[in-house]
Amino acid sequence: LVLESALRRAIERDELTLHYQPQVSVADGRLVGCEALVRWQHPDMGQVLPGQFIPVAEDSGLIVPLGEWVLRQACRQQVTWAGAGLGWLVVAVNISALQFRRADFTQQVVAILRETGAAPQRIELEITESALMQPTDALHERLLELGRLGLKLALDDFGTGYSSLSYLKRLPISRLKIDRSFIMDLPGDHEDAAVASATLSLARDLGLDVVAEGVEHAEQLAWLHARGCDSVQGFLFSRPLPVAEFETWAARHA
Ligand code: G
Ligand code: G
Ligand code: MN
Ligand code: NA
Repeated sequence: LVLESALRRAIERDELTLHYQPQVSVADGRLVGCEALVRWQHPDMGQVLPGQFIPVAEDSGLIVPLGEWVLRQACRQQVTWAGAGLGWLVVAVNISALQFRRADFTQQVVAILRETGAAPQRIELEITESALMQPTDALHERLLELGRLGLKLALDDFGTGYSSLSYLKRLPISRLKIDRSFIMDLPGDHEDAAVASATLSLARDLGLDVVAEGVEHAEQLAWLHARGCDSVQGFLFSRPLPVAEFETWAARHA
């Protein structure tokens, strides 16, 4: 409860910031996009980790205003970067299930795009696989609508949710993010290799882009490269970075 009221104030008082983790093309190692990840610097408690406060935000419903703040901030950043010659950079934003399932979600997104002037083609919404399990017709329609607005849609934490393959084919998404848990023990772990490998061939057949998360070692990268993975994100390239450091990184990898 203490954390909850502190978080409520944090959203109002601008104690939150976004860090950005590079996503690079496997083919040539160039920067193609980034994932926005929220950080909380509390005046007394110091850095509070998202693993601690995101669950609190989800349980209390604060994830809705927090998610709105994150999306607005990421859109503003996209506009700033566009003005600095980084207009091609795709900025991915995590959308919690609770946020996505609200009836006014699309309106919220439209309002933020309008307010910030961000290019929808350069904003990617990451929706977790679990949020889209057995989507209702209304949620399916919502995805179509977001797609029509020009937004990119990615399925986050892919592999953790036992999606049926037929449903994946019907969803209007353009990208799968293979969950870090399947990448961590590659190439040695046979089960993880089977899941990652099946995901990559399924994605190829369905015409979907794949990004692998949590790539830490060159061996993992080589394994993914050999199996046609499009892009990767992980500590092998960079941890999530504050804006200024991200820009320095981008200048070296564009
Ligand atoms: O760096 P990392 O520790 O940032 O993030 C931990 C977890 O918090 C991840 O599962 C990540 O998806 C989640 N997370 C980070 N930023 C956001 C955000 O802006 N919105 C939501 N819903 N989740 C986030
Ligand atoms: O759930 P989501 O995919 O949004 O989570 C992203 C999380 O993964 C963040 O907490 C981010 O810091 C973390 N992350 C990104 N790359 C790596 C990596 O190479 N290794 C580990 N251990 N964590 C990573
Ligand atoms: Mn994510
Ligand atoms: Na993930």
